[in-house]
Amino acid sequence: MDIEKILEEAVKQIKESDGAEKLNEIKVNYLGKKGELTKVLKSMKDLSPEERPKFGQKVNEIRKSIEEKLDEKKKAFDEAILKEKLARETIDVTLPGKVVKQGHLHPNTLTLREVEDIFIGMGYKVVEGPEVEFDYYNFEALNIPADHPAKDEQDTFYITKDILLRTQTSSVQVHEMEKGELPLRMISPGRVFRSDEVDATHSPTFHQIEGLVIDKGITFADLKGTLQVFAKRLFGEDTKVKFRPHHFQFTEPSAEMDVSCFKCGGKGCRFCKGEGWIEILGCGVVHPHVLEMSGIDPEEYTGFAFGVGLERISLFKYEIDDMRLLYENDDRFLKQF
Ligand code: 2NL
Repeated sequence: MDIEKILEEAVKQIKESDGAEKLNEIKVNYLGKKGELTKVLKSMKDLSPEERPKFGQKVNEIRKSIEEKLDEKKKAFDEAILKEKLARETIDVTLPGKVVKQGHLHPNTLTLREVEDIFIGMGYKVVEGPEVEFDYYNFEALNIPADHPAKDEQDTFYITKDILLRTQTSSVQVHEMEKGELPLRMISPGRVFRSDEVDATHSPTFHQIEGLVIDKGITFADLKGTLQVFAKRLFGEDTKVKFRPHHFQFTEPSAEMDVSCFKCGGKGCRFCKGEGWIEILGCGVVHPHVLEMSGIDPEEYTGFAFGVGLERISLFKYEIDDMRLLYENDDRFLKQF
């Protein structure tokens, strides 16, 4: 048996092999228990005792050679695989990254948070309540009886004869008064509904923040001081306030509060339509009958209340000239805030 031939053939096969699997096959075929070299070793018994050691040595050398060639080839395959993998997984670190668009808080949310912070800072609690209410909590408990013309002034969305979409968040405050935990300092922000036509300053649904304080000895002076602080914090320390007499069913006396135009400082400009003043909210001393209906003794307690439109403040603060922009959720608009 020409064992050099075996080596030659093995080397040729290794050279022509196309992968690790083929190499394994070759290894088994030549070096395995039933492989070519084992067969050769078995044939040694036919040789003379003198020839055997030399032949054995030769076989071992060939085995070693084949093993080396196999290892070499295996290494070459591994390197090729790694090279291919590295090429495939190359990343270009100079490419621009994917821009993740960040969300923005809605101007109404920004305004609401600011107003809430101002009143929380003065010891008020924030209370929310249902948008669907009984007629009683929206009107009657606020001194607006069933047959009162004031009820027609606000075009109300009725669900049944007694149930409606609230037209003001005072209803939340009535619930709070009924609990009887006094003194009370609260604001109630939330969505309200009125059957208005949509235009630059009106919408059938908008947001209101009402405030209510009830304690012993509260007067109109407390109302003025509180709302002055509110206006200065919201629009700047130079802001002046002015109270004009007004009428609400649920307060007596009642007033509307104007703030000096923060654009022109009160001289009059396009922004305040030459007035120098901007109307901001309605307010007043809580009507004794309103306290009484919710079980509070008006001889012992007095209070003040106010109501402000959230959108109206957003429009002024951010100099937006059309309320519809606040509802359309146009990305080009919202991303400015
Ligand atoms: C406005 C301004 C106002 C109130 C709301 C109120 C709430 C209770 C008792 C008394 Cl529980 N008053 N809220 C007071 C004055 C004005 O809103 O322009 N409303 C139509």
